Amino acid sequence: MSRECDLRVYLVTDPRLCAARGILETVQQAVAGGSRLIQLREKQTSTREFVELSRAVMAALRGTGAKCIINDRVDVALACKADGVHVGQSDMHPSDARALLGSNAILGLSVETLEQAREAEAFDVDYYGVSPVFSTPTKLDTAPPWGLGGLRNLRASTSRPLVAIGGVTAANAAELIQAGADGVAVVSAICSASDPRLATKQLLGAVEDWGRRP
Ligand code: TZP
Ligand code: MG
Repeated sequence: MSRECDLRVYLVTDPRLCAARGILETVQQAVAGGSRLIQLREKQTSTREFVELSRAVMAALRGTGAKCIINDRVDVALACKADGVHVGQSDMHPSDARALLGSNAILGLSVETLEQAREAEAFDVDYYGVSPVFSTPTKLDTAPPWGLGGLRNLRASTSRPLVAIGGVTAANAAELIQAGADGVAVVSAICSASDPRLATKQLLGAVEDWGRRP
């Protein structure tokens, strides 16, 4: 297990938005479209079901090169031997999560302010989720959005990888990379798409296109 992660197009699943197609199918289509990092985010599911889902996704990802991160739940990640965990500011402290997960797991942390990012420099985390970068109907209980200016300021204050989340689409992904994000994390742009594979491919195209510019 290595802590390397390809943040370019990071799918975060939502059971409601994936209901018609199913989470496993959505994940498989996103991976077919080029996503290499998947976060399973289940807020209502029972612990047992969350572990079962995570095991099924881990099995489906085997051999694809894509990795699976569990939102909030260190216990679920340990039970299904996931690649890592993503925590927010009110979840388990990243230092406690690191101690439980060990030094080989990927650990992501959401940051909502520059102050939180400054404090987090002391923690052994692999990337910051810039949360939310734009406002989004998918998550209403967020901190005020960073916006492009906030993202630029954050980029100037840390060398940690940054992944922008909240309101990301194929139309705004390039400007987020231009402002300093290493990748984009998306829920509805993939989960609600009529063709998640194509939607992922278009997001990846937008992210890479910026990277190719002089
Ligand atoms: N954390 C901050 S914003 C958000 C999460 C989980 C939801 C992002 O959803 P969408 O549909 O990509 O805007
Ligand atoms: Mg959380």
